[in-house]
Amino acid sequence: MKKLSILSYTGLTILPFTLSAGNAKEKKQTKPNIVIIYADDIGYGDLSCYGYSKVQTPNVDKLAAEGVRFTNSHCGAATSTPSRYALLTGEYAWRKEGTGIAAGDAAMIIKPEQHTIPRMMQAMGYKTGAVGKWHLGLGSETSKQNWNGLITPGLKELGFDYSYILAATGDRTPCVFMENGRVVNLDPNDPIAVSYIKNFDGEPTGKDNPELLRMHPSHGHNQAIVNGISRIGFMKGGKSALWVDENIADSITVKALQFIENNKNQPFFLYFGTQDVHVPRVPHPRFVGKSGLGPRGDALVEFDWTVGQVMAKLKELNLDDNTLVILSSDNGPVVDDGYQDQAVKLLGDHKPWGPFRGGKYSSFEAGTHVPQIVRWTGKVKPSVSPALVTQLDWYASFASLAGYQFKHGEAPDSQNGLKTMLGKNKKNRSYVVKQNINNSLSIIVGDWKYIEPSKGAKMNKDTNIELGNLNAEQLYNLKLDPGEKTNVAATNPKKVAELKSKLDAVKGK
Ligand code: NG6
Ligand code: CA
Repeated sequence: MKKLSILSYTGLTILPFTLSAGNAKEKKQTKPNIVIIYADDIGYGDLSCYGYSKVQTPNVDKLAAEGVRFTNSHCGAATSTPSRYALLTGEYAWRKEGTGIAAGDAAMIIKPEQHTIPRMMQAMGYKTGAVGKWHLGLGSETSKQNWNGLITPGLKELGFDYSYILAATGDRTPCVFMENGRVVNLDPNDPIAVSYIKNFDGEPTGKDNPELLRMHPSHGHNQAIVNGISRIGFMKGGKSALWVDENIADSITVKALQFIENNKNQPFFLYFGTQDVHVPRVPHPRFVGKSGLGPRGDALVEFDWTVGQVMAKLKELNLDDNTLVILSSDNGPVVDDGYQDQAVKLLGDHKPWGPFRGGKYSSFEAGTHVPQIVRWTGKVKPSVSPALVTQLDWYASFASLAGYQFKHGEAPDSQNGLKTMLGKNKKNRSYVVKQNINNSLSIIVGDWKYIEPSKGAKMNKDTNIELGNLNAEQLYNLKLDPGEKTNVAATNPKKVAELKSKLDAVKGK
């Protein structure tokens, strides 16, 4: 497919931050640190600063009060793997085969020869780290990883100097942390094996041994049992390395804070992906019961705690003035995502999707219209921005911030939106393209949204989410109808043609 040229929609080139001669204070460091806090499945309505939440998220609200809170911000896709791919490469995931929801034993989806944000940051002298959820595969061949040795290529080959990750998701095997390519706390006498094809002899499964479960699946999730919770995928061995679900937030937060501490005297880039609030939702006991909405709400309180810890560490190290924090989510919310965790029963008036239709997996707005908050003390004035923005642009915007020049073909779908990101203007991106679980695409231009025809199911019955698929064109006026209730394609053929042709141009048809 034809690659698009890189345009700056700010219309301005921003110079890298440089020393101002004679200012001893600023001489300490010339480039701002960047911390991405990337939530999992947190919807537009899940954070109290967005006005739809019955769960209080005071730390996130403080971040928002000190920064720019975006109300028209979009991730690249309605599921994790393609959103993360798009964010880290600046290329739409739908341009590349095999970027759908990755199994826990998938080969690495971004190839070492591809351009990535962390490699760019390294080139600009940053120390780079990834902590938390990964979900972009590891190694060169699916299912061929040796989990008992160094798995390569891995995050190091993509430009991360340091990594401490969950290989895939909390609900997928292997249920272990990996640090710099190796399973943490592994006993060599108890090797790990992983399969997404068949079980290992003698290993119990959720399907056959429900009596061993403390949390039962509602759909799927009936394979390996770890900590009394059945998962997707089989595994055996590695007992000493298995994570404790209650401690995941603590474990990854500690590593994120350590990374910040270790690199406090030089520019750093941290990609911190939380497991909260993805399933299985098993927050630490100190958060249990805190939201009144059951485990999903309590996991939101845990997420908020995590954000507070990062903010406290930056403050403690006196890094607030020199650190851009950007918080967002990989896709929209889902209530029942496969476990009987009372999320549906206890939801009450909480509206994870805010004013939008659909949810995770969907072409409707709730699938990809996510929170975004940017804080940089002294550089970003507190405000609310209605500008149309996308995570695809983080790459080029960080490039602009660090003074990096793109190489040929680098981050082809990323545009420099730094001024908008920093709240210096409220300029819309000229269009935003997104994909749902069926890889059907939608495009937003101004107030209008077009969803291309799709043969996919209208509804995902298990999660009770409308997927936005229709075997006909859909057009919505998001300003008048943010809940996408009325398809006005039939009465606006010119708008349909305009948005469709824009989408075709982006596709490179
Ligand atoms: C789905 C899982 C869901 C979740 C999702 C990935 C089933 C039935 N559902 O296939 O629970 O794991 O994949 O979520 O297995 S994501 O946020 O990482 O994209
Ligand atoms: Ca997700």
